[in-house]
Amino acid sequence: MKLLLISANRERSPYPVFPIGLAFLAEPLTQAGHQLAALDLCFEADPHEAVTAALADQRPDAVVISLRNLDNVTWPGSVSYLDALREVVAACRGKATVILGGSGYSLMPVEILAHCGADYGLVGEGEQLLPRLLDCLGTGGDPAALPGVVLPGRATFLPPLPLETIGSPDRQLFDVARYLKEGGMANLQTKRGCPFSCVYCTYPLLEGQRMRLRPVAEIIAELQGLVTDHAVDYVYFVDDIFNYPPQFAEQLCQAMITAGLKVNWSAFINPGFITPELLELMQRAGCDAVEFGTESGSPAMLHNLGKSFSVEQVRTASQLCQAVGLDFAHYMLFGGPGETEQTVLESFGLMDELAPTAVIAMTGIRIYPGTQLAQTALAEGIITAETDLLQPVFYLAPAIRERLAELVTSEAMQRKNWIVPGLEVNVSPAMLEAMRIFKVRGPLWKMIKRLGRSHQHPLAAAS
Ligand code: B12
Ligand code: SF4
Repeated sequence: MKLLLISANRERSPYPVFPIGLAFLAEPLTQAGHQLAALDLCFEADPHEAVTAALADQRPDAVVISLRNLDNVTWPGSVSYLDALREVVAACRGKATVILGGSGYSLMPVEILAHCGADYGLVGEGEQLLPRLLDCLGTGGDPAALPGVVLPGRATFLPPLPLETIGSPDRQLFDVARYLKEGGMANLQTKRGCPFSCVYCTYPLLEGQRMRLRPVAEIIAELQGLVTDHAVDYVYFVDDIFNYPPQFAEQLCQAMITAGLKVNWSAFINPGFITPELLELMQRAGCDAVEFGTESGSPAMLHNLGKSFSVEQVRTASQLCQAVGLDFAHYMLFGGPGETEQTVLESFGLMDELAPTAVIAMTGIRIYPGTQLAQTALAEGIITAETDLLQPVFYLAPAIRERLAELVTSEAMQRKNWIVPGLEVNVSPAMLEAMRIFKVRGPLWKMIKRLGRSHQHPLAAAS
């Protein structure tokens, strides 16, 4: 079949991210005998016109649309991308079979299919399932009998099958150089799955709790290819947790050192699994920044959020980064079950003590179906069984709901290293775009050290 792969993601904050999900599908689709073309809407001024032109040009049998993000998960100024997706689907309908997939899609597949009016949806990893669906469509089989396939008007589908072996992405359909230029990095995935159970998190739902590791030699070859074929000098590892299992992270870092790769990188790491030895290896392998999904500095809140580590481990991990001069950021998530003014202030206190390069804080926690947080919200009457979670609904603990934004803004404004995207403290989309002009590589939060004083973007201040 002739296929048109469309990456629907147009979000540029915190930076444009390369559509690695579709790149992973390219190889198995080609292997299955399909002919591929791609359209990346990230850099298109007029998506409707771009889709119409690509359809006229390519005349595909099927359009494969990747929906990475549902919305920007930012309270209070949340932005949904679903209406834009519906317009893309509408432009394709009647001209080709339209198939939806991707991480955003997989979170609420039945609802999104109904909202957008595509022909089929496919939940989960697409490497094996998408060729199977296309084969079935080509041979007149029954798609409803295939795992992960969602059909219009049907409320249920067979659960998707996780891949046993993860392949390698084929990036040539997309503009790696432009993402490097405008986003400051390439991306790479070394494994899938997360065995932990944080109450709000969708990652185990998307990737499963069983970890599946890619062979180290393949990862090194992919890195080498990025350097030689695309002049990549900075990579972000998109793994849920880079340093778990720690032995795998060690092996990978050793192999990167041995390969002598001229590439810097950063990743999300868990404070519970960091040792001086691993941190040293990571630095020698090119790591110049790490991000901790810490979420709170209050022991009670770490417990309520289902985090796997303690405040003491957060402290030790931060001290290790300080000792070796590695830039590090802690993410904070305010407003979860049991949050009070006191627990918020505990988080500010811990961050003051640890003095990370940056703290990136979100207020309110997006509620997703299938998470423990959704059950809590249901039990507390914050949502009902009928609440439409396609449009972002945020959990805000009753005790702090009215005061949270004001409290976090006023505290964050007193600190130079705090970034609060939803409340636009020390960040705005325009500011992010402007910073990239200086050809920064890696996460922009590293630049916060150069910020003169804290400020709030005027638009947010007014809203
Ligand atoms: C790493 C990551 C980031 C990094 C990206 C770094 C980088 N340089 O790439 C950072 C921290 C910058 C980031 C930012 C954001 N992220 Co993010 N991120 C992730 C994470 C952990 C992994 C994404 C990834 O690369 N996966 C690897 C690829 C291979 O997987 P994949 O894209 O899902 O593709 C597979 C399948 O989905 C499927 N597939 C993909 N497309 C298609 C199409 C079809 C038709 C089919 C059949 C199958 C299919 O097959 C692929 C291969 O198996 C996911 C969570 C997760 N575990 O998935 C969140 C996630 C994608 N992010 C999310 C969000 C919301 C955001 C932000 C909007 C948050 C914010 N306000 O800043 C921004 C948006 C950035 C942007 N410009 O788009 C959400 C999206 C869903 C939602 N809730 O809306 C996720 C799912 C997390 C969550 N909250 O649930 N993110
Ligand atoms: S927050 Fe991190 S550790 Fe917790 S479940 Fe999600 S991916 Fe796993």
